[in-house]
Amino acid sequence: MRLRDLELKDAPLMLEWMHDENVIENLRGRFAEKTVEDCRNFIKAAENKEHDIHLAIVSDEDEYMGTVSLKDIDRETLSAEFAITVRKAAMGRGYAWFGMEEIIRKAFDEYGLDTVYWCVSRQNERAVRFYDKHNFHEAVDISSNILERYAGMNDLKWYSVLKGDVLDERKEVAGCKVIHLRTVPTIGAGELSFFESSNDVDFEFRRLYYITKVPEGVRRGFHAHKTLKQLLFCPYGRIQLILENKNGREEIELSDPSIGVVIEEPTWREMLWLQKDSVLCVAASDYYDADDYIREHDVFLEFIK
Ligand code: T46
Repeated sequence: MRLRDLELKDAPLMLEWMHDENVIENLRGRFAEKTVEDCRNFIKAAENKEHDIHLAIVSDEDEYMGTVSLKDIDRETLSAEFAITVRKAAMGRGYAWFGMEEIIRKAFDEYGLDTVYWCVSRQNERAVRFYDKHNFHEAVDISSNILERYAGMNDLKWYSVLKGDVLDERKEVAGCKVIHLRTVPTIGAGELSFFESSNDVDFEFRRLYYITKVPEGVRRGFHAHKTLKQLLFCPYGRIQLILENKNGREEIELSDPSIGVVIEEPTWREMLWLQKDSVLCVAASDYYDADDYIREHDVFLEFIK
């Protein structure tokens, strides 16, 4: 599957979903009235990508499966509204997720945007489940000029993705849980992440510490803890975290402030600063205790045997 520009040959299959009750039941547009000529006109107008970008999601055989869009591109706030519709034949086959990931990646990497946002009616349970399952954050403080477009609709759930957010579905690294910290994004004013001991992580915190002012390319860590449990996250920058324990040795890049890694069993850790001044924050289950450290790798391997 891939994304490409819309082509006139896509018009009949575009019309197919417009006349499919299952697809359009929760959409605002009056699609049931559209004709193939309307679809052709839409495709021709999509050549102009100044305010809106509409691309076709197509199969490996180049069959049109749906449209994915960035609408109302705002060059001042560097934001755009995301939209997607897929044919019934594409549902449950990964086309929607592919189209979404790909256009969000393009928004940040190719079109220079910082924020992609969208909304969905809370009644549209299928869509809400889809976005929540993929851990998209609910956005608050939507500006009035965006809300104006949705005047009269008040059961909307807003979502947004900010440049740097990781859409990765990874659940574990060397058996340690990768968690999505609760995060509240705003459009144009950043996002706030938070976590609570016991509610979000299975242990209480006794100590918070953070590592700053580290040059690029520097490695730290090279030790394990006997009993200490920790939640690690990177609120700024990019840090590679390498973890090794009974489950093997695996690495993860921490670059999304809303992602945390929970280490609850004896685990050897190494941290590599991929970007100067990246910040590593740690919420730890206990006070500092030098005796809890294992600083020799062979002693650690013996310890976990
Ligand atoms: C870990 C990784 C992710 C204290 O006095 N109090 C503290 O709370 C801590 C964490 C450290 N220290 C002292 C111990 C050393 O003299 O600060 C110095 C630097 O610590 P270390 O060389 O252990 O730093 P890192 O970056 O290798 O490891 C740290 C934590 O120590 C460790 O628990 O899991 O970050």
